[in-house]
Amino acid sequence: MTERPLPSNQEVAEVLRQIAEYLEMQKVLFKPRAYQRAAQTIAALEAPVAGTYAQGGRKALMEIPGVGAGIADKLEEFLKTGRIKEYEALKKETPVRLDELSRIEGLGPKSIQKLYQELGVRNLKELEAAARAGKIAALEGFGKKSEEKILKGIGFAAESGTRFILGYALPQIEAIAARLRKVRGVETVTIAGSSRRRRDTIGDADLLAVTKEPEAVMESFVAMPEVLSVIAHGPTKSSVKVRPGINIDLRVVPRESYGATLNYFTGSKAHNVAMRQIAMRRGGKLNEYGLFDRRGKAIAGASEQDIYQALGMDYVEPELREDTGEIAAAARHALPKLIPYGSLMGDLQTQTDWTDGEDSIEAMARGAMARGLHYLVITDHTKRLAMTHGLDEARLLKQMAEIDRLNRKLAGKIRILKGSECDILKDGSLDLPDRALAKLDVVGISVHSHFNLPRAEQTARVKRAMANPHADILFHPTARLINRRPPIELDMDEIIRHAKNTGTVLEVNALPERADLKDEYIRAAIAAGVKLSIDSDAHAVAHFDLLDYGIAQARRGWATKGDIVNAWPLAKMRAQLKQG
Ligand code: DGT
Ligand code: CA
Ligand code: CA
Ligand code: ZN
Repeated sequence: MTERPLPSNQEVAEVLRQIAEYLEMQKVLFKPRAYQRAAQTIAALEAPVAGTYAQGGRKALMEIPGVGAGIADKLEEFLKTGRIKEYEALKKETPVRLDELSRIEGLGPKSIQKLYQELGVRNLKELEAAARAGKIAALEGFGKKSEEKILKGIGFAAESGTRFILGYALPQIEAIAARLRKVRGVETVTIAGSSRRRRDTIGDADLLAVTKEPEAVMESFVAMPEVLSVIAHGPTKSSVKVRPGINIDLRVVPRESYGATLNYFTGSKAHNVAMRQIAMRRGGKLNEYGLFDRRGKAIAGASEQDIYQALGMDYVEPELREDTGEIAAAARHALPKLIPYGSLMGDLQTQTDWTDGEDSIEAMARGAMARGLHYLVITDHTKRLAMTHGLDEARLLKQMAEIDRLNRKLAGKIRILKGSECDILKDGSLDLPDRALAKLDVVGISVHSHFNLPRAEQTARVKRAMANPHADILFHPTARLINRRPPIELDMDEIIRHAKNTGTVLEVNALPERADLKDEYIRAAIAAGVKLSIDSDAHAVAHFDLLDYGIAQARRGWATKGDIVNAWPLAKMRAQLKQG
């Protein structure tokens, strides 16, 4: 007999969940609910259920809350043989890909059963074909609306499995954390994981809570209105899926190990591994419960600061925790002083209702003022982007006159600069003549077309545009849209060298779906002595609030205030630009 690896709690829970769905398809009463509950409990157990069974047998299984005699039998069968006969029989009876189909919003087991019986739909592909053929709309109990919803759900399911854009997910995660903080007995709720490290995308969200009443927190967590399904529900660990498909893990931790657990669940995994090695080299041990000396005595754990300090390191900001040199730098006391959130003095890329923005120049200026900015550059699109009513030279001159008027009106409050987001044409020339560009305070240049040129041609095109003596900033350098459009093929080493040689600033675009430059390029640019800007790319006043995502990205690239031209006062920023 070959050794079978023991199934994890997640695998055991998944089988129980599948049985629940098959039973529900067959309209069995009550039993599905019992299987669901047992699945949630087991997914939230700290100890592996396989181990529990190995030690205490069936009796120990029945001590798990929600596991009665019937489910204990199934568990025993699964742990012993690796399969459950009833489950195999259920799958045979209704040979549908439940795992695929139940991912579609609005498709429950009962409608999946009906689609199978009436239309023979077994998987996503067949579901899509049936929907496109209009067969679902014709089905009793479905109709046109459900068919459209199913098609939309299929489109979404095709995308999921991809990661979620931080700037769109974080507000929701923060709202959930804020709500949990109000639950009785809760001391703190902290966002950990990649969200805390401010990665541009997140796989799932991780929350930590310190509380004296874990049950109450977990109850309100799984009962939140946005919960689509409960994956795990236990006293120390629960996990739910919320719209639009993001998993959120919540763990309850004791106050005395809060720092160690936060450090562990902030990650990254690579940072954790490197930290453990440092602890080991010093003869101690670091894990999610604390830092221990060679005799096993706890020496730190309540706060992250204590742990880094006890290991002889400076505190490492979460954005740096990727094991890309931050640990050695912290030990040498040589970490950069990262640019603080909220510390920009101006915004160098904003669009207005002169093109595809929603708000007027004055509204944008007042919005920027309200957020503490001292200057902003108006950078409407140019004529090649016809669908945005891009400006030609004549309209640009008119806009410049309007900016002069507004600057007189708002004198002493905020300074509006004349700029452009000038299109880079296919051959690397610019969409406005030099004599127009020469009149502007700040010229941004952007790729908005011909995204698929081969690498050498694309790089040469962008380099030619950067060489224009009026081109101050390369906006959203790689033109990527996360989950929608890949970055253009650019030799980034070459672009960074060329930025240095031509004195062109590279932009860190704060728009969450752009987050362009990427962190690794930011770091490479800084190392090469290239200056950067952090811009909102605002198309409405509300978008100024996104600037902090750009700062987050810059921090992940080890940027200090000295690297970011719009963290500087106006005169100093202007002196850095090409025409000085
Ligand atoms: P994500 O969710 O893919 O965007 O990335 P993270 O970093 O949030 O990863 P996640 O949610 O799987 O786990 C949260 C943290 O827990 C992770 O950053 C580090 C820690 N962690 C998870 N699994 C392991 C592991 O196997 N070893 C170590 N050392 N740490 C782990
Ligand atoms: Ca995560
Ligand atoms: Ca996680
Ligand atoms: Zn653009």
